[in-house]
Amino acid sequence: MLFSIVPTLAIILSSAVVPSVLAADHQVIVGGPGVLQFNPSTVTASPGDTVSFTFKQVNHTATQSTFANPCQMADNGFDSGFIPVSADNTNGPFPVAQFTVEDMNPVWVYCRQANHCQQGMVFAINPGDKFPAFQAAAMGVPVGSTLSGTSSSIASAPPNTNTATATPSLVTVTATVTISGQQQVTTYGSYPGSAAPTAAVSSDHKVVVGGPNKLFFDPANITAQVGDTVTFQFMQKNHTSTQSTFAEPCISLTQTSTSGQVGFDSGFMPVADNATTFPTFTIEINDVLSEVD
Ligand SMILES: [Cu+2]
Repeated sequence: MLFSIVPTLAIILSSAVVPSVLAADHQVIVGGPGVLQFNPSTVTASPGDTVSFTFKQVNHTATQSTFANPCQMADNGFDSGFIPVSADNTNGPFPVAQFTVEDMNPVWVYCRQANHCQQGMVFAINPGDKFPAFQAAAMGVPVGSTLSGTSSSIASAPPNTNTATATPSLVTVTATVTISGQQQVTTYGSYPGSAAPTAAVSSDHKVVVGGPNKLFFDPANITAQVGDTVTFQFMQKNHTSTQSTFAEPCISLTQTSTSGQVGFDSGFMPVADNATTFPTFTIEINDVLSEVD
């Protein structure tokens, strides 16, 4: 790969400039007093974007390597060469080397000064999730171990081989439970060794039927569990609560059933205009399929 050193402090590392109206420049600081790092240690860049390495103290390189050999110069890879920066240069300007990104493939970079690479002074463009492994390999640390001396590295936890504390897998359990005196078969996911299920506490759903000048159920629909009860409280003047079907909403289930089903029917519940107590009619939910009217 070609690079040229321009008369100013800027160094162009790229052999090709990909034209792009929206190209971004990614700034990376190399080194600094007591710092053996690229900062940030990774960038995600698009083709045509540039990565500008700003070199600080003391004397580093930005040199392309490979994932397999993090601390070895890649064949035909780019290399800024050594860029010495005086310790008394506190305000810059600092030398800049610019690399133009050509595709989305990872670009692996290291500093080839002394043992900087072995101390974790590596960098990558578009590494995906492989940067921790790349840096660990540079440092000769087994993948998965915690790295030291770098604040930017993230090492994944080693695989858990302790079966005693491993998360148990969910198994499907079928059990018979008694709800409101009725046996129900229930299927659920459970961790082995966990407690057996207990019947849910059944609840009563109150529905007000009618009332002065009201010709509706309030609420008009409820969601109930098996074992729950629904209590219809009849207000003025004279209503019924009669089970029908989705297909024939205004005809009693008892009259439309082809299997001899008898739907519930409260019968007519006359309530006087001046009544202070109101009749109720309670049904129990036997399954969760019923259409209740
Ligand atoms: Cu270095």
